Amino acid sequence: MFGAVLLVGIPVLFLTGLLSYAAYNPDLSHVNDKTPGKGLLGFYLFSWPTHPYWLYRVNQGVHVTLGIVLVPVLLAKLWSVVPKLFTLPPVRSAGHALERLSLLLLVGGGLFEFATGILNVQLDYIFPGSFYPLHFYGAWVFFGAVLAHVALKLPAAVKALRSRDLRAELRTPTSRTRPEPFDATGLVPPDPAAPTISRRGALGMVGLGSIALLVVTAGQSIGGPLRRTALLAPHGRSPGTGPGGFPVNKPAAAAHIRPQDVGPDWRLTVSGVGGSVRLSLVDLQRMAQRRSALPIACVEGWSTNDQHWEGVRLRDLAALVGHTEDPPGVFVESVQLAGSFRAVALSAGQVRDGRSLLALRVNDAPLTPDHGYPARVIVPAAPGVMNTKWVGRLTFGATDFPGRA
Ligand SMILES: Nc1nc2c(c(=O)[nH]1)N[C@H]1C(S)=C(S)[C@@H](COP(=O)(O)O)O[C@H]1N2
Ligand SMILES: [Mo]
Repeated sequence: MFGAVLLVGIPVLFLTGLLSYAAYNPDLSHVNDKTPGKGLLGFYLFSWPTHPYWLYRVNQGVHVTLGIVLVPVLLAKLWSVVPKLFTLPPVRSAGHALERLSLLLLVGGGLFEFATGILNVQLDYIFPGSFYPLHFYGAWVFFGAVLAHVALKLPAAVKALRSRDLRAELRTPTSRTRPEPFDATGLVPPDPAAPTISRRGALGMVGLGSIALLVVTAGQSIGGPLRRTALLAPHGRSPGTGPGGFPVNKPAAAAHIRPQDVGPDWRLTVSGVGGSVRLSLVDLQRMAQRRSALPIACVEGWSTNDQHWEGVRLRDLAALVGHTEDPPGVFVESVQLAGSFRAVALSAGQVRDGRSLLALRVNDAPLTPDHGYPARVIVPAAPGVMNTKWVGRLTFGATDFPGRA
């Protein structure tokens, strides 16, 4: 049963993980790409769409919530095969050695993927810069081992699932629980002690564990009042009230934003085929103001409800510097001097979407310092990290730091 649940759950994790990776548009720019050595593993990459606008929010909510909910199932599955992990002698033949190696990749890969994922969502990147490569390559190793394991064990799994009637099992208490009949595969002890838990008890314990995790996790992706139920959410269950009352990834102080960088002297440099302009906040406020209702959805699984952003369309800024038709992609730089999120490249499709803004206001008030005052990018369907805060420079038609080869 545990294996059957994982058989459904792990492919969903793998698929949503691959999609999340594609959502960074790694092929667009080296600043978007944390795995430059990916080679063939990026074979499926495509330009991430902007429709539907909640695409990344749902994808990442499923990825992170499901990953956390499956932890008890994974641990129970490993517990159920513990005797197999420590059989002696460790290697009996070449074939046996191969099988054990594949188990090492399976068990090690699984523990590694769950551990790195949970560390990332809980501890805010304790291994700076290297989470993406670890989790990405680990996923391919783990999933390859899962496929091999399923191919080898499918007949045994089908036989085992057919051998018992789930409903009858759910009605069997510990007193009537009997050990498995002895078989040659080595999982059943030759002389088992009396059972201390029924099969329904074991299923129930794991199931309740998963449900408990779901209840204290899902709220961070659903947002709104349910955020308060997300006891395990790292990014503040009560992000305050008022127009800026939604979660903050990195506050201005943590990003080392100096007051003089975002004060009255702040200017936005916009460049394109037609040259460069420098705009003050007042200049931007005089341009056509557009509204977009869009969420922020972080790779860590938390997201906000739709917020009401207001500012200048990215494509209007492109037109200002000569890209009047078919605007290209844009290279966005923050005034932030250090840290991993100071620059990002957006695709042409993301610039062209009329809902993509350089936002000056949110929920009918100026941006708060922590949400990126005086100006931040907001793009539909994209990972939170694409929504650069404290923007200082936009270079249309570039995918890298201007002036750098
Ligand atoms: N300059 C800058 N922009 C940034 C970040 C950052 O650290 N620095 N964090 C990004 C990430 S990872 C996310 S999820 C969103 C979060 O936006 P919020 O803090 O307004 O919720 O901002 C993005 N923009
Ligand atoms: Mo994020």
